[in-house]
Amino acid sequence: MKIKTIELFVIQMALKSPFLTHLGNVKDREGIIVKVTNADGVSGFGEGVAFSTPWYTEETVTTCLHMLTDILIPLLQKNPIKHPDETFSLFKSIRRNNMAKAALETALWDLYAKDHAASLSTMLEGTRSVIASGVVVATDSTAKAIQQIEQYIEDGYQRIKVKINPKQDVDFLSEIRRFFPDLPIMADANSAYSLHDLERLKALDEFNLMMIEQPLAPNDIIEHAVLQKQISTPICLDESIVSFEDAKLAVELGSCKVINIKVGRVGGLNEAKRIHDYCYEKGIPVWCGGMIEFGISRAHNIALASLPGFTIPGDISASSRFWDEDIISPEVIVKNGVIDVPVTPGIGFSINEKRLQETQLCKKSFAFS
Ligand code: OSB
Ligand code: MG
Repeated sequence: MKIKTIELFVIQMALKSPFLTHLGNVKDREGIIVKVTNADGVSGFGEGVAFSTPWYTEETVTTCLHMLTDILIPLLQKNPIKHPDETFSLFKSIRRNNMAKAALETALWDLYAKDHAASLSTMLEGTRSVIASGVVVATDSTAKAIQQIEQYIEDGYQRIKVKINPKQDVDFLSEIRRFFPDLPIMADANSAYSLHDLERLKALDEFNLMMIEQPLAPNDIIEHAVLQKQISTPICLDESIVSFEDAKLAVELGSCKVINIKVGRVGGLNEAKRIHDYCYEKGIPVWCGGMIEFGISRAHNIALASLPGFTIPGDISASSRFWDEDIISPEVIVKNGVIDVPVTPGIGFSINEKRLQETQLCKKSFAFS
């Protein structure tokens, strides 16, 4: 791929409104933008989606910066590759650190697609020209949730996800259902429950949810299988699935009926596609998860969600869901509940250089010989 330079930009942006879960409150989003430039001056972009603290997975912005700077970029400097797929074996010698790996791997995919004058969707064998868009409501106020849902329906979103936990579930969902009896709703627990809460979880069946996402702990693969036998609401796994092997195990054991695929969580587009292909073959529907991300990661998600197995609207919302001004141009927009899949080379969005500049905390450069 004749890489000439890699640049890392650490950026920070305030969310329009706080994103509240039982695990914490995100008000400001830090992220890492990876820019890989080849000898012809073509640049590919990726985004590190780890948060500032390890509340969602074990990685943070700082651990990703370390992994990229001291491990992954030096590995690539020593081992030139011809195709982004080769990072799969190259990164195999490094345990976990999936979001750091994905940040670099996705940039290489964008560069590779641009270099071949193909859209990233085409490169990944996507089949959709538009993808269905869903959105997440993350607040501890029922009144605010109802207000936000009303707005999001007006904006055209095809399904709404709400965050739940044992202190905010039955009454919360009853009230939402009272206002929106037929709305496609799913609930994400981010591991707020254990099997001791079996009766509470059974009680959620009456709300006709599309699914319940990650009710139990990330390692509770067996417990999720036990739970799925006792509830009629389909279980969707998020935090539990960090690899192809995890997906296989969960499906084989009956721990879930749906999988949320996040590129960062599973270590890149290659692994995301492997999980997709397996689920497609097994008839397990998948959807693309979100990470309160900036436009680069949003663009990679759009390309991934154009694959045929992504039959459920994911957490891919408009740039304006979280940001006053995104770092890409044009921004991601939702129209009639869908997002257009770009047909121009690579991710199909340009960088908003002014915005990248004004949100930048620091920058690092690496030269390749
Ligand atoms: O559990 O899906 C999750 C955001 C950050 C971390 C974890 C999760 C989320 C979301 C998606 O719910 C939010 C979004 O980007 O739309
Ligand atoms: Mg989730």
